[in-house]
Amino acid sequence: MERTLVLIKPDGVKRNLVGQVLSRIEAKGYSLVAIKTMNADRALLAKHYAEHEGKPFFEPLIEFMTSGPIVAVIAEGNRVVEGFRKLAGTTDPTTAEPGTIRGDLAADAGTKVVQNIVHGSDSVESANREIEIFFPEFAKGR
Ligand code: D4T
Repeated sequence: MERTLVLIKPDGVKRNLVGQVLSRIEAKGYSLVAIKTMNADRALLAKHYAEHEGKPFFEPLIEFMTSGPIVAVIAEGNRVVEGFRKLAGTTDPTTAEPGTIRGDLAADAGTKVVQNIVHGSDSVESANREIEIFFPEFAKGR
């Protein structure tokens, strides 16, 4: 069964949207394999966002992601990687479709970095890599 890594970002936690995000994942029929609230540090996030290093939004992104607790989740289900990306909606909250997490719940903060409530892995390979970063105890082959 496929797994994905979901992060509820500091804006989602601050605005008390954790329950709503989790209930959308469950309502879609996916299982919640692991959940933890944590304060991610810079080193962990730099690993997670390695592909964005050097981009203009990288530093603001790290700053935002360390601005408060996040909730890390492993969700499991058939084609959950693609399915959760659909549930989340597109990156930009202004244009994310209504009905999606970002379309319904994220506001355009007008900040340097997009604050869009959730992260979801973009492929099965990314999911494996990211699960290893956030939940080493759930990494494949352990
Ligand atoms: P995540 O990775 O958080 O699920 O978001 P996406 O998959 O939708 O977007 P991403 O990896 O391209 O971007 C990661 C993170 O950086 C912020 N961002 C992104 C930003 O502030 N400005 C930008 O131009 C981009 C591309 C938002 C999400």
